[in-house]
Amino acid sequence: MSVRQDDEPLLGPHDRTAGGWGSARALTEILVREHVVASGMSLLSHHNKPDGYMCASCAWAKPARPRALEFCESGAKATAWEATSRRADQTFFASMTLRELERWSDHDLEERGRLTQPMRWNRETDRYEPVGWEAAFAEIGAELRALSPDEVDFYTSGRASLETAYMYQLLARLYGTNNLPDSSNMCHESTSVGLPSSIGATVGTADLTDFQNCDCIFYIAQNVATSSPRMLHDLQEAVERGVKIVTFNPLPEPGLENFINPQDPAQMLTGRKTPISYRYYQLRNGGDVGALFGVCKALVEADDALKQSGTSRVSGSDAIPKDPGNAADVAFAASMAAADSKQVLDHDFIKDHTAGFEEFAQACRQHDWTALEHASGLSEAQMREAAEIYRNAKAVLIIYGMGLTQHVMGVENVQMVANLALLRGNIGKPGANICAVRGHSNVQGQRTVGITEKPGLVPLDKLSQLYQFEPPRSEGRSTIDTCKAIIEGKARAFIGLGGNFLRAVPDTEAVEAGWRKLRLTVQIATKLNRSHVIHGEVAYLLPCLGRTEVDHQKTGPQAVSMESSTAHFHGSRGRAKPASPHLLSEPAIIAGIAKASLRRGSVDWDGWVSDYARIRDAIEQTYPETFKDFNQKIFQPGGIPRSVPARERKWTTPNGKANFITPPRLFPELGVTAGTEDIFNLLTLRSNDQFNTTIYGFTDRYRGIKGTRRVVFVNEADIQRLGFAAGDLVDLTTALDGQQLRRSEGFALVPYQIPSGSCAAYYPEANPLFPVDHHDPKAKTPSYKLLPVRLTASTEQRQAK
Ligand SMILES: Nc1nc2c(c(=O)[nH]1)N[C@H]1C(S)=C(S)[C@@H](COP(=O)(O)OP(=O)(O)OC[C@H]3O[C@@H](n4cnc5c(=O)[nH]c(N)nc54)[C@H](O)[C@@H]3O)O[C@H]1N2
Ligand SMILES: Nc1nc2c(c(=O)[nH]1)N[C@H]1C(S)=C(S)[C@@H](COP(=O)(O)OP(=O)(O)OC[C@H]3O[C@@H](n4cnc5c(=O)[nH]c(N)nc54)[C@H](O)[C@@H]3O)O[C@H]1N2
Ligand SMILES: [Mo]
Repeated sequence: MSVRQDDEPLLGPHDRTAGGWGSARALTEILVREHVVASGMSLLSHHNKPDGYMCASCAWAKPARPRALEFCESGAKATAWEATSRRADQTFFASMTLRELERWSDHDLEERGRLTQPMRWNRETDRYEPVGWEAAFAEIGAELRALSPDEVDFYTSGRASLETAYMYQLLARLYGTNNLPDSSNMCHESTSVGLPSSIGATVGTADLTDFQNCDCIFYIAQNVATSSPRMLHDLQEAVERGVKIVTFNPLPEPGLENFINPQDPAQMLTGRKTPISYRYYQLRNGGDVGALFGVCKALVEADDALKQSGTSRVSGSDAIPKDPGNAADVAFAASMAAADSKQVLDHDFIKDHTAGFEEFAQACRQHDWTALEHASGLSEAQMREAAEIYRNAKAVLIIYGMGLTQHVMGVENVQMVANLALLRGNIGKPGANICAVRGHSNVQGQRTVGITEKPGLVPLDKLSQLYQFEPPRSEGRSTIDTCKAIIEGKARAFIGLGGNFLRAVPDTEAVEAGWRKLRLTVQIATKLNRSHVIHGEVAYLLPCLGRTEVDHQKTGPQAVSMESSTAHFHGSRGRAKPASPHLLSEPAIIAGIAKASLRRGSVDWDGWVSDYARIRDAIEQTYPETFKDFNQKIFQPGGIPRSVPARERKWTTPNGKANFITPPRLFPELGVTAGTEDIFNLLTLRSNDQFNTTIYGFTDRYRGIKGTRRVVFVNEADIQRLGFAAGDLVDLTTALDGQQLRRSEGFALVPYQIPSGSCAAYYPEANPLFPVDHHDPKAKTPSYKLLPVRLTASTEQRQAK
């Protein structure tokens, strides 16, 4: 694939502040580039507003009283990318064979613009050629009817609405399969698997009010400035109230260091920054169980000591602010004074609400500091300091993202977060909760309405009763299982509801090879990507409306809905003119496929498409409590809150308790190949100029990268130790024992403030290095944040020298 070479790559010093003029400039640039300055700005005034459309970028909460502009740089980019005036139309496809398009980069494919009409691959010409919708549905239906349900996978990317997702899972189940892999399998599956045994929730328990009520935030493994920038406002307000933010991240992420609010004229003009983190701990990647164990150990031991001495614990000087002008210091001193003579752990909470404490406390006592330092990459002093801050806070909000979930120990990481929260009852009280920051704008909601391979999570009897059919009861394939089935030739057809499966999954080359042998590939999409260019024997590209566009059906313009990271449902109405008159909505496409391929069930597909309120009625009938009065409340400001019992300290676990679950190890046994001096633990990252596999551009403003994405961030001392210099090209090779050779070539070395022994590269460029079975054993979340790799002089480099 091509790498951009029109710019001399810049790997130099950079702006370490999130937001500010850099953000404002990036916004203008993308509107100009997509030729939508006026229409884009007018569209953005409806962004994340009640009765407007919900952002297609991240899933961050939408406040009841929105700001004048409730969007951020990332949201504006996602909107401009969809509202673009560019088109990948019939003329474009007539000019290109797919073999030619295989050489295009991810950026160039999507940058062609919006897809405009349904296309079918023609074997003779090797081109996608126009086809009518009805002919497309008829052939797809005939193909599906000829296959057995176990040979077909129905993938969902996390953008589709609740209405679409509900129809899609029903289509799959009526067809006869629970093969419903989704992007969430690569994302927060560790949360969905880990939290239920800990606290009986599949999602985080926090909402926006917790930002107003906490006095401390533990911010773990999430990159706010890039991934959920609107949350920076909530963090900024918290900091200004004196809340202490304690961050655990291997990289110094600018949004967690300083923020200039681009919507605050005074800050923009004066350049005054809000420092975000009070303490920033750069642990090694994969070191979170060790680090959190260290924090818990310090707490447990302080509690033991207090019990033994029976005395008060706060020294007089702690209760006096070090800097009376610093809001955080004042609040800290006040909390120290108030906390005087209080117990370290919340024993009442532990006794009334939890199980497993003794075992966990014992494990904390037993781990020695040397082992914890080794596992975490932090010092004992740092872990003790974090514990001290935690202990002195009345209400701690714990926020986390992919740096915890995408690990071999993803589930253990998530459960360790719960353990920490439980020690001081930091859950289910104002300000104290767990916030699992979701990725795609409706990824959480899709699960809520049945997108899952696990039949136990779906009210199958209800579906059976409503639609008169016998739903499949055996477990379906999740994303990793689908990859394997594709590689092994067991999967014969792939239906993609959005997304870019081939670029998002691990083991790119093996999955691509299997994908080419599929009988049928059907992609419902807005923009062209590699998962369309590589294809099966029969291949369809079905273009759909985007969320920002008016969706006009028989009963008039339709609304759809999504669920945010904080478990609120929001209605969304598109405002823009559709990119082409030939587009169908996602519900209409699903209905078309369903009618052509199903032999059973009694669903009024056409009725649903003519009026989406009827789909919402069906969702309410299926989940009467969660979606009570769905249609009436869909546009209520702030959204419809969904009940998360753990938020009320109701533990829907098998034993009815919140459970301390003790991870059996501090760091995973990875089976690294022999010779370790040049082996690094690779983590993969997003730049601030991409949304997953959608590459807007080749700049990562926050990390000082321009003109390329083929870089690897390494500690300066490591670069010297290996005899390299900044900018040298290296090859990355997977260093796991017993694995075939996986190598990715030509990454430029960027000296970076990253712990020695760790390195970082961008996703999806690094995905060929990840073996498909390198994942959390229970959740099967790929370990995208921890893979041993070897760095060696690049073949190109050696030739040059
Ligand atoms: N602009 C933009 N917004 C997005 C996306 C996008 O691609 N672009 N993607 C969306 C999606 S689907 C998702 S899931 C979210 C992802 O949003 P995030 O959860 O922020 O995911 P990442 O950007 O992959 O990286 C998370 C952070 O984890 C840190 N990290 C890596 N390994 C470790 C570790 O072992 N321990 C700790 N403590 N930290 C670690 C990294 O340094 C990084 O700062 O964002 C969503 N929003
Ligand atoms: N190495 C590594 N790999 C990762 C990750 C990582 O951190 N590191 N992160 C993982 C995570 S968290 C995720 S969520 C996955 C993301 O995996 P996916 O969700 O599969 O990928 P996206 O890049 O979000 O999909 C982009 C495509 O979606 C289509 N699209 C956009 N909008 C719409 C729409 O409104 N409707 C339809 N039908 N299609 C639309 C466009 O055609 C676009 O090309 O990647 C995972 N892969
Ligand atoms: Mo994600």
